[in-house]
Amino acid sequence: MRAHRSVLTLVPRPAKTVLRPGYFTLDGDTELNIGAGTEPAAELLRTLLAPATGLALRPSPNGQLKLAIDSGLGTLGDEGYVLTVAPYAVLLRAAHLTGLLRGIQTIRQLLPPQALSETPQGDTPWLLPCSEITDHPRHPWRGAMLDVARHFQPVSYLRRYVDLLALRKISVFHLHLTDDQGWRMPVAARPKLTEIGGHRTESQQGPAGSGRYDGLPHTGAYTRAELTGLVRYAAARGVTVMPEIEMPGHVRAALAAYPELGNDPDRALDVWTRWGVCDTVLGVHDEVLDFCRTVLDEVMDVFPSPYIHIGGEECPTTEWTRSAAARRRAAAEGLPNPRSLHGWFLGQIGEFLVRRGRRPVGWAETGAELPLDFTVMTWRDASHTLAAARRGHPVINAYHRATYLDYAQSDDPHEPPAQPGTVVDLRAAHAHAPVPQDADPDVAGRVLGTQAQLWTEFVTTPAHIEYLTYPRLCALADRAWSGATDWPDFRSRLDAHTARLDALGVKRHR
Ligand code: TNX
Repeated sequence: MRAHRSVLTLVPRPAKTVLRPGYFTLDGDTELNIGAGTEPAAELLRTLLAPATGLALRPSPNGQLKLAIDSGLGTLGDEGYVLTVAPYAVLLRAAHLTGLLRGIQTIRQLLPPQALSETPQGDTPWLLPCSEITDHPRHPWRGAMLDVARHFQPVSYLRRYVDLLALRKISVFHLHLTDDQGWRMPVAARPKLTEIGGHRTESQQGPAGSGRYDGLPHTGAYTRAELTGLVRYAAARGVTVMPEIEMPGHVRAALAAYPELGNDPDRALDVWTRWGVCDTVLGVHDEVLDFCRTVLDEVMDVFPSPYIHIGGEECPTTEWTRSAAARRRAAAEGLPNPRSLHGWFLGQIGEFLVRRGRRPVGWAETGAELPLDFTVMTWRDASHTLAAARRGHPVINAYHRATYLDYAQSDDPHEPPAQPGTVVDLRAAHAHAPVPQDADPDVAGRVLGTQAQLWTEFVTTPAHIEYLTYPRLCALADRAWSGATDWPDFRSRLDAHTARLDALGVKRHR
């Protein structure tokens, strides 16, 4: 039966699927039975299906499509759900609302691809194949990072980006808000961060070190209302927005606005126009720590995320070694040398976040410089992920040769601009095992999952973002949700699934 093919195009693959004969038809007569506590899921289902199908899905206690909270399904976790499709009834149940939100994305993918279109699709028959799907994720952390510091994207685009994440059951949208080349986070107590730090005069063309510039200004910052709205929009889709504010390195844009926070207050700095690792870093005097706490307090007001990312990587210590004030601070803190100020600084901020009831996250090779209450994002190979987990950190495995989507997807010379150095093809993304081999069970248990990274030095437009993100994100989402390693199975599901990317207007890599 043709309708049943859609089961074979689900990305990510559900934990367990049983196919049955027949199908359910969604049409103008279909009503929703909205169980207690499921209203937000009903709302999402309607919002998502309305543009293409035009269906009203009116509420009725006798509705054929039933949404229910079922505490008996607790063993499936926060995100698990059971979807039963029979010829005359559909039942979606979960122990928690998030599970229902995940199940709704499965319903969307079971329908014909046209259901994902943003325009009315006439009289397409909206068939759901009869089946029972019992589903839950292998890893809770299935993330996607977008760098809006190097190149800004408006919130209207971020909402579409979130919609595409939610469709693949991604749980965390990591928003990289600040860097050397731009500060996008509004901070009422420090308005110059966006007024000055949100604008750079031009950008380097080509990789770090190239002497060519585009001569074009690059500007942008969010308002608090926009970000609050984005957080709400994502939450309605079961996606947590985790903000990242970089420190104590990657802060050149902040120092252009407030040079007194650096190590050389008399030096005028521009918002960096180059790529690569910048030597200018925060100072280590008390005013700087106060500044960071003020910024983070405003960040926490906007983002309820339990996790707050404070960057932490690539912090050259040359300025601290040269600065008498930094050397004094190192001595006063009993540190062996000014280089140790890096771990000290992050420890101070981490402690502050913990006191506020949040969990600090940092980029690190193995986390060796970080207190154990830091969740570590490791971007080097599996041995680093393993080392961080063995130290006792919760870890997110962001191995760059599998998860950095700023690398090209093939070595075809006609690929659009990408970070030079390596190629991450679809197969490399799919081959990425979040939990390294050799991890014993308690170490494996500290690996929360994985995520995709899109750094945007060379990425300026939404079309380019989507070209680099798809289909590789489908592979990462599949691995992280299903844990399945079967490449031919993934390939064949993805081949059929691409009709959905087309219906969504995603200009993917082919
Ligand atoms: C490294 S690894 C970075 C980013 C760059 C990226 C380019 C890490 C946490 N930082 O600042 O944009 O490489 O691939």
